[in-house]
Amino acid sequence: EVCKGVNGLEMVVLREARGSSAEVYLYGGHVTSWKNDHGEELLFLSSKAIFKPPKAIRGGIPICFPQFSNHGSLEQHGFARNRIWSIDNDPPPFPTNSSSRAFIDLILRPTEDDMKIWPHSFEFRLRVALGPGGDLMLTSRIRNTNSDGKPFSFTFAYHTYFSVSDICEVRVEGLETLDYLDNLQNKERFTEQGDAITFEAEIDKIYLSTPTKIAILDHEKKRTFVLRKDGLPDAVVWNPWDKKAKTMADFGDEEYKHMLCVEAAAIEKPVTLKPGEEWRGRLELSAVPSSYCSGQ
Ligand code: TA6
Repeated sequence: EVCKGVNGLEMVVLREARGSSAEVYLYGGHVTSWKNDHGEELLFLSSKAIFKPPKAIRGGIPICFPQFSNHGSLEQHGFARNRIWSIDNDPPPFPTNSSSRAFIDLILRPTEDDMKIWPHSFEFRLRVALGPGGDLMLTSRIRNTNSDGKPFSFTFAYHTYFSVSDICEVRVEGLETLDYLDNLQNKERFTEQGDAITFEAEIDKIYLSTPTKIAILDHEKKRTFVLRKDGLPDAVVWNPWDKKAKTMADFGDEEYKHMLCVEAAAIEKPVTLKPGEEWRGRLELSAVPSSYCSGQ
């Protein structure tokens, strides 16, 4: 249902029959909560998050569009996460196999001002859905609606903040041996070593041509997050660690210990759409007992 969230910002609460739930703010089309059927919060949301435009909410799943990072002329991670989205009551049929009934459709179109900084017209439709097992599914459909015949290119990320018990007890599987661009070393290209990624310092890497499935194992909780993605070849792994955490006003000094960003993205090769063309980027998150996942 639609209700008022922090600072009176409008949000939608999704509830699934078996008890899982999610919250999406119209501000930014921003998922800020995803709970399993035991009511456990699975996403990280900073205790110092600022729910006030134009600052993006720190945590949950910020939508980075039309630009990831500050590669181009736009503000960091583009403007979609800093805009008020609308509820789309009559979306074109969603070609998805999900039988979910707990979902909301949001839409973002550029304002006159947006067209001044990014001179393209688009329709960005976002469906947030809870699956029968409590999975969280995000589907983005971005269509070029330019009437001047011009194509446009963009980069994109679901900037997902996962809640973890202790970053020092977390492993990521699925990115072994892949190439990555290291944002901490002038975006130079390196190759990842052969076993699961563990964390003992700041990390900010864009892994390239990654597999559909990536697993984040939380040792203490005996829980594994599984990301399944489509249309999103890259994956960003980010933890600010202690020094950078202290420079972020909307992030607690110790909070780096309890979060990890693994972001399904399209960055290395920007997506180009001709007028009328539509791009789809799908992300499915599940949280399963680790024993189940270790053998997979
Ligand atoms: O996802 C990694 C990253 O690009 C980092 O470089 C860091 O800047 C992070 O995003 C957070 O960016 P934000 O603009 O949300 O503070």
